[in-house]
Amino acid sequence: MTPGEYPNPIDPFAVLIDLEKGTMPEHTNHLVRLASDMRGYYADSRALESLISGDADPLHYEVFEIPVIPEQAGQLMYCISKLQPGKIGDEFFMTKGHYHTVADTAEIYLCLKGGGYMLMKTAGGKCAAEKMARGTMVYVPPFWAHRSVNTSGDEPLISFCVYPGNAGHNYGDIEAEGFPKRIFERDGKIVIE
Ligand code: S6P
Ligand code: ZN
Repeated sequence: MTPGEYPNPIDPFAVLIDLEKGTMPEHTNHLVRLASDMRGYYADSRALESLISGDADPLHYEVFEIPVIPEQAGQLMYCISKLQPGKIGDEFFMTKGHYHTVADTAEIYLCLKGGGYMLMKTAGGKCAAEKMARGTMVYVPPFWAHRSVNTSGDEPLISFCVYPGNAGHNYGDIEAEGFPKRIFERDGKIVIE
């Protein structure tokens, strides 16, 4: 494809990422997931429900982004993912996790703050967990579902994510399959089982 044939070209731009705070001050989209959005994801559903009693429905994680429009092949999407610390029963807070709708698209996560793991799996049954700490870059290859898990205990896990503009999010398959491993705290230790 020549430059003239590329559809919907956009002009170059620059955006500030505050590396100390782990924020993108100019974000225009703010996606919020509350505890109630996580029903069905944790091993101990009763422990999750006990968090949601009455009017309480605490914040679980957020995504801050400035979408690159249109979301098409050849462009890159980027965002900040911020996952709160905590546990549901013994299981550390985590994101829902997803495959990409266009499954053969990769993603890069650069951890800016906090600590935890990127838990990954393929539909074929492979599973991997990469430790995340400030400065760690995790490469999620095509076809790998990915979920972040905050094991820090007391601070948010914040990452800068970059992925192809046409990748999309497929939550349905992972919701049906689950991940083969979960991350718990047992006797003060982090256990992946
Ligand atoms: C997007 C990227 C992240 C996640 C975010 C929330 O491809 O992987 O921005 O969207 O960490 O996780 P999830 O699984 O709820 O989308
Ligand atoms: Zn993704």
